[in-house]
Amino acid sequence: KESPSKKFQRQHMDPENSASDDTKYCDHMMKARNMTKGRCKPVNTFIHEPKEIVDAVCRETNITCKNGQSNCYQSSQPMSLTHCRQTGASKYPNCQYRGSDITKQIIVACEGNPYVPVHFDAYV
Ligand code: UMF
Repeated sequence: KESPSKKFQRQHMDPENSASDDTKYCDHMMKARNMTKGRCKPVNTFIHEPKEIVDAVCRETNITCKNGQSNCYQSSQPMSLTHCRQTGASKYPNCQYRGSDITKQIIVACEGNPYVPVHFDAYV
């Protein structure tokens, strides 16, 4: 079974590409990363920074997650992101997305040993 940290990497990590507003980026990546199976995942953020930089957010400022858990962390540094949001016209299995290229601080939840990101909570 896929571990929570591998799932985070599959859904949210894309260090190889730089941020892209290209609509095709989200349509392609949401499918390539298996987020359009069974349903179209409505919202998903990709992070264009090295893994070490993102893993290190688990050692930054501890904050409360949206769900009330206490294991969220906010990056001090803004990061290069592509935020993908399903369009109104999108109909499964033809999932369609709009992408926004943004540079914001991220909030992730961390778990395990090693203590690494397992959930993307928000950007601020
Ligand atoms: N999510 C994002 O990717 N970016 C946001 O800014 C807000 C939400 O919270 C439910 C899911 O929405 C999260 O799933 C996250 F992928 C997405 O698998 P996750 O990361 O817990």
